[in-house]
Amino acid sequence: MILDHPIFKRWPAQYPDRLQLFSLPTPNGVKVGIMLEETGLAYEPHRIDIAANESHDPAFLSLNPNGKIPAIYDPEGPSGKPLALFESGAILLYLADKTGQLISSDPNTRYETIQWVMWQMGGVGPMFGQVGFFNKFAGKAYEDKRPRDRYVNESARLLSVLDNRLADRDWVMGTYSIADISLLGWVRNLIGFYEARELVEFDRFHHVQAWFTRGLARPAVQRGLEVTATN
Ligand SMILES: N[C@@H](CCC(=O)N[C@@H](CS)C(=O)NCC(=O)O)C(=O)O
Repeated sequence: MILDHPIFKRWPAQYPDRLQLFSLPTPNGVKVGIMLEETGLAYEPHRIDIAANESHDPAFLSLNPNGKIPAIYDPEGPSGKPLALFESGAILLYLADKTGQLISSDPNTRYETIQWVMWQMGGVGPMFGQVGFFNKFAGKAYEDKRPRDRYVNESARLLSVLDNRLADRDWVMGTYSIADISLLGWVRNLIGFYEARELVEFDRFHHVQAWFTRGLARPAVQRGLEVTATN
């Protein structure tokens, strides 16, 4: 099997019959690594070094014109036709549908799961990411702390929404799903790499803490967090 897509000129596939993952273990990247490990799908990982600007390489842009990881190429997409996909939320949903795992087949529960994934994509990711910028990266040098505080306050508010949701259930949807997978890497980065644990007063959110511990205890999550960590 030869994969007919420009991405493979720069990142050749050794196992062209497997789903091809282009990623890095960032909060958005780990979602797909975790999902692939949870579902047991055969895949081939390609590490895209965003610090070296590889996500803006023309070959990568041919797969994701938005120039960001993660992206996938499934040689066995719907109806047996190849499917290229970017946006981590869309990829989670696709892989859940492809495998029939980690999303409910009951329509009401399914839409509710999608709702929480959208909440992560539109709220948690962008807000926590800005906390990272203003607390850990270039924005740290800004004297005016109002932008940082704005994102810290909004992130703490989002954490309280999640905390309430988890008050009477182990997982966002009761059972483990793509909603949890979408969120775990972001919470991990916020209190870890972004060094914002105290800023957002994470210790206030007991249900989120317990959920986070449960999530990290899953072997597939542990493996997923390491996917594309090295070449
Ligand atoms: N909404 C996108 C966001 C993807 C995203 O922001 N990826 C970051 C890493 S977490 C990236 O590739 N940054 C490199 C760049 O912007 O050049 C998704 O969820 O897939």
